[in-house]
Amino acid sequence: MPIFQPELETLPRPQLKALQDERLREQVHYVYARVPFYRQRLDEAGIKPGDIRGVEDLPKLPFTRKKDLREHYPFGMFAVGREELARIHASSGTTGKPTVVGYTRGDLEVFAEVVARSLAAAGGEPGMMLHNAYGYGLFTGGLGLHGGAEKLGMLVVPVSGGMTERQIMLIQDFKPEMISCTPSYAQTLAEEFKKRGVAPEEISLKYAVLGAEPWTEAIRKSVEEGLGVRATNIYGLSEIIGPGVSNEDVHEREGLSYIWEDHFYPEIVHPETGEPLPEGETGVLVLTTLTKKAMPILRYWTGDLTFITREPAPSGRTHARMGQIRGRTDDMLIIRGVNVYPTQIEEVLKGIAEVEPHYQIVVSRQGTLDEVELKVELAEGFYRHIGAQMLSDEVVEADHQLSALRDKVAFKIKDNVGVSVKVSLLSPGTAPRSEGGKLKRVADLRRLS
Ligand code: ADP
Ligand code: K
Repeated sequence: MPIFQPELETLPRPQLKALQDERLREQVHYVYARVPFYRQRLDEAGIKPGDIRGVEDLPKLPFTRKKDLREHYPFGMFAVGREELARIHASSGTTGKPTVVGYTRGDLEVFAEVVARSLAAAGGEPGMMLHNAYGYGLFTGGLGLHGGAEKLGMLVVPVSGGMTERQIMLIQDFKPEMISCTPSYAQTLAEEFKKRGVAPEEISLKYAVLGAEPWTEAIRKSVEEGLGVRATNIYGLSEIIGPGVSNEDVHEREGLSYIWEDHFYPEIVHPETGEPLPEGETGVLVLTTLTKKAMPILRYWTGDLTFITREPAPSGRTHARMGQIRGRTDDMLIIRGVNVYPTQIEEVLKGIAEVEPHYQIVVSRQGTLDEVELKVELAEGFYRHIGAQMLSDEVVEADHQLSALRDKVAFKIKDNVGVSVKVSLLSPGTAPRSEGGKLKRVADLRRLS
C-alpha cells in the first residue's frame, strides 16, 4: 500500500490550491477570533482577516517565532480552552521553560493521518510490526509515530529510547519489519548488531524511518548496510504538529520529502530579509498550519534551511517536496535528537553559586554518539575556598569538593536540559570572552558521516 490517502495525496494541484486557500482563510479568521496574540499582531500590521484570500497573501502576515511561544508560556498561544484539549507535548525552548504545544482530539486525528501517510511512504503496511525507538513522553516523537502506526494498521512495539541491549534482544525475538528512531541511534544499533556477529541479512528489519536530527547520505548508507534496511527521512517539529510534516518515499529516496501540504503550507524565505524566495532556492522553511485547532500557527519560522520543489513526482503525489535540512539559522544544537540552546545551559549555570555563567560547549561525535563537553568557570569565591589550585581533570578527580561540584553541574544540566554532558571546571577568567563581536560559545566539531 504505497499511498495512504490517495485522494488527498494525489489531489490535482488546482484543487489542492483551492483547498489550501479555503483552509487558510478559515484558519486566519479562526486565530483572529480566538488568539489575542494573533489579533494584536494582525491589528498592528494593519491586516484584516478578510485581506488574506489565499496562500499568495501569506507574505503579508508577520512571522511567528519560537520567542513568541516562549513569551506566551504555557498556554497563551492556544485557541481553545482546557476542556477541548486532548493532549499536551513540549520541546526544549531557548531558556529553562519548554515550548508547550496542544492538540484537540481532531488535531490528534490529523497527526495520526500525516504520520500514517509518512509511514506508508517509508514502506510501512498494515500488519507490519514497528519497533518504535523514539522517546515516549513530552517529546512528540514516540507518541507521534505510535499514533500514526496504529492508524495505518501496524502493530507497534513502544520500546522508546535507550537500553540498547534490550532493543537488540527485542528486535531479534519479535522480528519487526520496520524501525523508527534518530539516524544516529540507528547507527548505534547497527554497530551493536555487528559486535554481536549478527549479519544484516539475519536482522528482520526491512525499513527504517529516521529523523529529529540532521543526517546525510553517508549516514543513510551506513544504516542501510548495517541493518539491511531501506531508510527514509521523516521531518517535523512540535510547533507545527511533530514528526510527519514530511517524509521521503522509499521507492524514490532522492533526498526529497513530501510535505503534507493540505495541512501544512510551506514557504521558503531569505534568512536575513524574510522575503519569499523562488522555488528551488535554499532559505528558511516557514510553515503555516491549515487545519490545526488547538494551536494554529501562522508563518512559523522553523529556522531550518532547505529548498522546496513542486516538480511532478514519480509517485504521482502532487504535494510539494523539500530537500534535506542543510542547517539552521539560529544557535539551536541538536544532540542525540534533543534540541538544546546554549541559553538553556546558561540558565542552569546561573542557578549554581560555585560557578559563573562563563562557559564553552564543545560538541563532538564519538563513533555514532554525540558527546558534549561543558567547560565552565569557577566563581572567584569558591576558587579561593578550594585554595586557588591549578585545575585539571586529575586535580578535580582527587578533590572531593571539586568532583562533587562537577557531578552536580552535570546532574542539573541533565535534569533541566535533557542531555548528558562531561563537565570540565576552569579557573576564573579562562573561558572565552567576547572581543566585541559575537561570542562563539559553541564549538560543534561533528562531522556528519
Ligand atoms: P524536540 O526534538 O526538542 O522535541 P522538535 O521535535 O520540535 O523538538 O524539534 C524539531 C527540530 O528538529 C526541527 O526544527 C529540525 O531542526 C530538527 N529535525 C527534525 N526532523 C529532522 C530531520 N529529518 N532532519 C533534520 N532536522 C530535523
Ligand atoms: K529535534
